[in-house]
Amino acid sequence: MASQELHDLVVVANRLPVDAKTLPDGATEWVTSPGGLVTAMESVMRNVDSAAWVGWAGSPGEAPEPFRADGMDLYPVSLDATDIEKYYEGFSNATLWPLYHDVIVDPAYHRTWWDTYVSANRRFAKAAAAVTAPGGTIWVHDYQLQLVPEMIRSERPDVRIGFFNHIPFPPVELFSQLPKRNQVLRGLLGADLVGFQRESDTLNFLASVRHLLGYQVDQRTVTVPGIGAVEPRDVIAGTFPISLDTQAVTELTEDPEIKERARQLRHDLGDPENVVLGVDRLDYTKGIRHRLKAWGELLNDGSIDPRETVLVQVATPSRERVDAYRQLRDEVELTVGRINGDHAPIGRPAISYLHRSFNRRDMTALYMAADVVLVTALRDGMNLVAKEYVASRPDLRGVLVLSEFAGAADELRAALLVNPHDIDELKSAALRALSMPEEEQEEMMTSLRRQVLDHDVQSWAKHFLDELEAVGEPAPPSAPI
Ligand code: ADQ
Repeated sequence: MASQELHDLVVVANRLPVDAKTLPDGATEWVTSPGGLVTAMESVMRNVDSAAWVGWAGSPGEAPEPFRADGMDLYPVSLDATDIEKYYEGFSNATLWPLYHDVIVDPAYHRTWWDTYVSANRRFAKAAAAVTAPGGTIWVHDYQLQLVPEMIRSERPDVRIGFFNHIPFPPVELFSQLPKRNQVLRGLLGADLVGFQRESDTLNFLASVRHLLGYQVDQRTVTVPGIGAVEPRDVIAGTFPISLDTQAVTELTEDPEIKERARQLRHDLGDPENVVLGVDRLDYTKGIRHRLKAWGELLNDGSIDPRETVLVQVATPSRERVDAYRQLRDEVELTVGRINGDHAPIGRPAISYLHRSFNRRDMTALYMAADVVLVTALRDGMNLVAKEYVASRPDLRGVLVLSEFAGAADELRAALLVNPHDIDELKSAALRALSMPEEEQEEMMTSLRRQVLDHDVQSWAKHFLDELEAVGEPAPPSAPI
């Protein structure tokens, strides 16, 4: 068990990077959990001395004691049932998430959710402030914790604070709808460096700061005015597109057992000519409904023969207590059932639908087995699935169809870019992908792989932390901690 040491680098995120598993003898084992942020950060944390992670351990009620896992010191923060309902499912996932994703569904606003968002953010901030060494660095992640930077600064002016937003930052016209919008901006501006996935997110944030707070913005630098004895300070906003641990993916693609698993997967699907793959958290931002609509039409009009081409849709269970997610699941499952009822040959699916999580080995085998991957997000911070597919294809085969509304589209320009709202365009992109000659696939994959392999998650984190380091000296340690 880790004692309450002080750490040079402290990551703060809503979730710790582990899930509790109860063993037959009743003991708890911690296993690394799947998900965008975890996948990205775990490799980075291993390369830093004296790093810690502050976050929720995943079950309501009292937090477990600090512990070590995978070479990191983990400091659990407690969330009770009310916090989960109002801070996590409420303000984070039913207010901020839809608002920051172009109001694909209506954001819900409740004043009591805000109060709980504030108190939960304070708990994370206090926990981080307590375990950071004098002059250390705290890296806060994502939309659930936007007030944390300012809360830490008021307690620990001696530390450097970075914030990275994994999801989009909306245009000022949409952001303005958010009750408490100015408090949220001030919370973020407690950081020295605020990072975003795409350039448009950074510009949206700076526009909101200028229009709503009236602060001076000079290119990337915001000047936060001083009050009383507090000096004005500069905050930098910047663009840092997240990536993958590409080395780890490459190793998996070279594993003979995974290669065999990819062959076996195709065999289990009836050895079709084409395997098309969708991999998403079951979330309305991912455009799964649009994808299924296009697929259903392609089967209806005979452009695709279900005996030759199978769609595998992996949909990880997600936020199942939030209304919009329950409705989405019902709709997706109804549509898949209808399409299979109308088109599946006896004994084989037209769409193989998998509503569960897979480990990295199985995910890699799926990518290696897929001739085409469809990423049809209506809005997405980055979308790591697009990059995972590219990293999994050292054979230079396969075609990526990629929504221009995913952050990945800024870098993966060589993919077949689509507007997923245009169902006809989606259909023709899918058909074009299925009939693309091998030389053209090779050319596309070569270009995509250059981009992904040259910009892995280690360089992403290094770039962010170097920039944070360069942002000026924090105040000298004042009060003892
Ligand atoms: P997410 O919305 O979760 O992440 P994404 O970037 O696609 O979206 O990451 C999903 C991760 O989960 C991928 O690594 C994927 O392989 C994995 N995954 C999906 N289905 C799975 C399954 N059935 N079993 C196992 N693993 C599965 C948020 C933002 C994104 C941003 C990331 C990282 O919404 O836009 O790219 O953070 O910043």
